[in-house]
Amino acid sequence: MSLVLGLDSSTQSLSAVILDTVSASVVADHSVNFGKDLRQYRQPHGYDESGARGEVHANPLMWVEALDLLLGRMKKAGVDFSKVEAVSGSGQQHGSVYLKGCFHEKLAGLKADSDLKSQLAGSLSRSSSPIWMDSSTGEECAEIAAAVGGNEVVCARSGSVAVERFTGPQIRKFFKEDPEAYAATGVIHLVSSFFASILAGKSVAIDHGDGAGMNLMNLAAGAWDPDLVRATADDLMEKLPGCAAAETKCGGIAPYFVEKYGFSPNCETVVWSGDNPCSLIGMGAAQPGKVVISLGTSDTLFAAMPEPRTDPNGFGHVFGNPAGGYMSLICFKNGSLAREAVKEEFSLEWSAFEREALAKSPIGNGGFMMLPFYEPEITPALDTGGPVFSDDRERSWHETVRAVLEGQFLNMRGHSEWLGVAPERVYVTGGASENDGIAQVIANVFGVPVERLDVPGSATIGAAMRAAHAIGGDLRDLEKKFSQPKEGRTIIPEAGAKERYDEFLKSFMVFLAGQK
Ligand code: ADP
Ligand code: XUL
Repeated sequence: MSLVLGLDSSTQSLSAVILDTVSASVVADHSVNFGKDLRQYRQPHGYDESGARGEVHANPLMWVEALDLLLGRMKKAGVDFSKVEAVSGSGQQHGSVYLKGCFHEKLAGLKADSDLKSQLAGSLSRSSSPIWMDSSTGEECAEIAAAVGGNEVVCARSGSVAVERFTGPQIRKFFKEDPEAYAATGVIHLVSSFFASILAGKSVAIDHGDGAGMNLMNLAAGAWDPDLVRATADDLMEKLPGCAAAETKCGGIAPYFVEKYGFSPNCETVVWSGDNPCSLIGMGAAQPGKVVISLGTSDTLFAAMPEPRTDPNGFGHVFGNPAGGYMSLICFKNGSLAREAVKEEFSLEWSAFEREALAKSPIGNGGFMMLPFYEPEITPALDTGGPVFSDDRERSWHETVRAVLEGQFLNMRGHSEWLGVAPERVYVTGGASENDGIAQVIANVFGVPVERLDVPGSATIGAAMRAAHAIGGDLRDLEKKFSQPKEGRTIIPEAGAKERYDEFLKSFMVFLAGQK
């Protein structure tokens, strides 16, 4: 038996899996939902919904408390952590945590007779963390781009143009708006490296997968880019942790976790990465060839890349692939949140998105279209102030369900053509991927079969696989064990659907262009 632990701090929950890499089995699978299990923070979807002017922040203490809650529940459920040989994790990308210099001493002195939240609360220099949904830094993006010679330079160096949700522009906004608190900040972590530091009992590095989502890292060098760092905020270089490859080991787990939860002091901690890079590993897509669509809070489309290729429209990104090389990523903010909005509008269950319900309306919805942008969209960058419909008819629930799904996946197809890959299959993951109706619309729009994996939560599984890889496990072997499509769950495109969507895509893109 050889056990590894993977954690995933996503927008809405903190999850854990333990994999037995010898018997190829998932031996534990637990989760804490921020909204439901930690109601006292009043962040029902994992973030503060009262933010103005595009600001979306979350409470980092809620994440810290979730870690104790999750490990405590697992221990109570009989999980034996003493056999876990390595732990790594996955974090929602771009979100940042601002800490005073005393964070280091606090980590080094964590006491098992108290909890993480009360011991770490005093080390925050900013009480909230901007997350990936924040779109408030347009001004800072423009300033950073101008300072280094334009967005082409930012993109060539960091893999993306200056992007509102990326960490550099977020840091710049904090630096401008609250210079005193910025000056009191000793270290700025990503969600991923913040958790990794707590587990290791010391401040640890940011990996190349998640680091690329900051507009601060030079992708080719795998190190902070001095010009981008200088353009972002004063004295920033000294506040950034190091950059490291995703398989970097950080040493044994902190005594807090040994004493409180029964981990072995020899349990190796491994740097964390972003949720999308971890999902790439969990989906068995570390080598170029597989295209993955993740249907979480956001929808993302990603693939390993033989060489970095940037999006001419500036919406797509290049990140470090945790297995080496690069990956592309396109993020659509209006993913599950838009589907949930339709579900709530008509008081539906998820069964209304299944194939039987979709059969109530025809492919192409008789020309009725929707731009499903309930929140300001990332791809394309567009704030329509809510969903836009192609006509103002009285909508039935089934027309609206079809319209939201067709709008989402036509938008995804139209904005991923720059990747220049014609996938033979699409692999889907995330909460909504279990839904056969949603998978069917994807199969029809892209015109290829859709596969699901046999294991829950590709980001969490990917994090555990990365932990195993860092202590000597073979990634190909781990993929064979944990990243296999679920038998009998392949969704085949319906006859003639692709051709209908080839045509429909043209009218959809014209409708979309009319809103810009
Ligand atoms: P994240 O990792 O971003 O927190 P998940 O991948 O866990 O998100 O996905 C959670 C979301 O999946 C839920 O908020 C919900 O909208 C959606 N979801 C869950 N079950 C279904 C279903 N059967 N059909 C469609 N969507 C679903
Ligand atoms: C990716 C992105 C989101 C977050 C949250 O760029 O912003 O997918 O990682 O899942």
